[in-house]
Amino acid sequence: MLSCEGADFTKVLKRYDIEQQVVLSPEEMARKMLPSDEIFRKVAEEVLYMRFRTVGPVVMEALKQRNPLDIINNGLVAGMECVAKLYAEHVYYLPEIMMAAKTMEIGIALAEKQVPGGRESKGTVIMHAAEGDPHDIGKNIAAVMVRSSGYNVIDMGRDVPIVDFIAKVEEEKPIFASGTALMTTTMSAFPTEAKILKEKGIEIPLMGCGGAVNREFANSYDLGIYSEKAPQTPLIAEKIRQGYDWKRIREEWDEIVKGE
Ligand code: B12
Repeated sequence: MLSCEGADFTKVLKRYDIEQQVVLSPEEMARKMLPSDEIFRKVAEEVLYMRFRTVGPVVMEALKQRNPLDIINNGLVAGMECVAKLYAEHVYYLPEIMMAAKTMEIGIALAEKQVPGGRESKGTVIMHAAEGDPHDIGKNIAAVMVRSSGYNVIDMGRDVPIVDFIAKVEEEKPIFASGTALMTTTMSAFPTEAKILKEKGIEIPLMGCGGAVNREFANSYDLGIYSEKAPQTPLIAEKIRQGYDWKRIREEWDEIVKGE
């Protein structure tokens, strides 16, 4: 099985004539970033070291001692955040990101099954990644959080044409919708979608998310609200359910997501 443990990355970089910007190995990064709780750390390491064959048994073992949502957030997602940092530092490259994401998804699928369910739905939410955007890892994490908070999530997937998104909103009448964009070339889908929805008299909050989007951008067009991290979304969703409109969510955003 592929393993990076003990690999000397300086030799790999020399081979491709690349200069190493930081000298942090995955092991050192793990020591800095991963949770101190032994059970969460073990789960996070499965993602960090891309152990897609063993992540299943490790998550199943963790589920005997920890709650499934905590395993997702503090284990699987924490591991993925460490992977994203290693990518940003040019220690990991795209193949590692893809394998780590696959490993995380195997773990999430197992943990998600044990999230208490069967409750009455709190409302329908439509989630999608913007037209032209293939990045859906963050959206998938957020979808798990929203679903496990009791909402009926319609996940339209990635690279969703604007017309399809609008048609789905008209058909399903969600309490709010979210869009993810990791590329500066795709984030403009959100103001376009918001404008069309408004013209049709549909005033639901449209949450703009993903690495390309910031709060200022999401607040720059009518209907737009921001959510930076997946765990903030259920908090915002709860307020929407209580009747807050997009303007009030914007005004009270800091208070609503406080601590997440
Ligand atoms: C993985 C990856 C890919 C994968 C995507 C696989 C997949 N299924 O998602 C693949 C290989 C397909 C890919 C392709 C491309 N990619 Co790419 N990719 C990445 C990478 C390395 C990681 C993204 C990621 O998944 N991070 C981990 C997740 C967990 O983070 P996240 O998505 O940001 O999600 C978090 C938050 O944003 C938020 N969030 C996200 N969605 C949502 C939704 C809700 C509701 C909420 C509340 C929160 C939320 O919560 C999450 C954590 O809490 C980034 C670099 C980076 N460091 O971000 C580049 C990056 C996004 N890619 C980039 C580019 C340019 C491309 C390509 C165009 C490259 C190319 N030349 O071919 C192509 C796209 C071609 C196309 N149009 O089809 C650029 C975008 C630059 C820009 N500003 O426009 C980046 C930033 C790399 C770079 N530095 O240049 N990529």
